[in-house]
Amino acid sequence: MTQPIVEVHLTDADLTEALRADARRGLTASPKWLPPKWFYDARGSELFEQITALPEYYPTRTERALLESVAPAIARTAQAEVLVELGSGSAAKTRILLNALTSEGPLKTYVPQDVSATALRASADEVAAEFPGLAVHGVVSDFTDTLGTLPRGGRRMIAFLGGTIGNMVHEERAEFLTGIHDVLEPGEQLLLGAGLVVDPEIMVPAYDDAAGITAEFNRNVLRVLNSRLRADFDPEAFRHIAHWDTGNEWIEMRLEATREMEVTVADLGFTARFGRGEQIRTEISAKFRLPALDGELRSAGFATEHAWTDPDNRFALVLAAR
Ligand code: AVJ
Repeated sequence: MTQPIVEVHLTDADLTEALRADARRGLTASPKWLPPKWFYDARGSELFEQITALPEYYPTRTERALLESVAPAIARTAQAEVLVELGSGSAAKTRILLNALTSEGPLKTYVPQDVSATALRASADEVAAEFPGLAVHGVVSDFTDTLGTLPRGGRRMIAFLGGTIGNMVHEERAEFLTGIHDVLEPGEQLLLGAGLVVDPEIMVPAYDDAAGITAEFNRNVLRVLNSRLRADFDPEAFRHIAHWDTGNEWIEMRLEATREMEVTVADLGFTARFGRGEQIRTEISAKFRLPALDGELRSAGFATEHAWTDPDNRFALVLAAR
């Protein structure tokens, strides 16, 4: 096997600096908020892996089954030489794509990108061992501002799976999609996985499971603040909330203070005050309707080549060309 290369564009110090800025902004705002990317330290990533196996959390297994049935078709139309995967995480679903792209097409290189160096190194090693003919060139970066540093050379397909596009509001998506469009050459493609709007009785439990794993995942962001910024949150004093916002068509996760409290963030030198019942918004997970998603892609300069959905219309994979 060829040893994978891992390029680091984001150090631990950069991450702490970014977290400081986000925590300062979000915890002094009204209402308070924190960006969802801070869920994913080692424990948060492990909790997310557990979420993907929960009976209520349908997106991962739905996308995986869909990918299994359409990967050969994607590979035949894409003819990609390089697969770039944004936010690759454990790269669990990637194997399906890699299998198809290597057997049905000319794939030579896999470029996984993630904020977590640990997750990236582990998955890069596994993929390199499983696909001996493939060059693996990992990039540790924040996908929202390092698209320009992705390695070049060879016809590329950028995959952004899992429905993570839903973590962005409309304007952020526009900026993000335009950014991807701008780094691609004409004819290169984007493969986007997106959760679709379905019955709230299906969507809400996916973000509020009976076993309480999502609640732990949500509270984990407070543990991250405790360890990285020497804050003194009592995570157990916060209640997990998953709310379907009908107007915005997104799931909003929040943490609600169950009592009045003061939280000191030692490394920022400030104290945040919480009233009883006060909430912090920790994530939005937008769900889509295909015609609107198609419109957003078109506005960013893409042409949708094909959209596939699962039999229950819960998840879509969209292949769009620059
Ligand atoms: C990894 C962003 C796709 O929004 O469904 C899972 C994260 N949050 N349960 C999602 C998540 C709560 C997940 N994404």
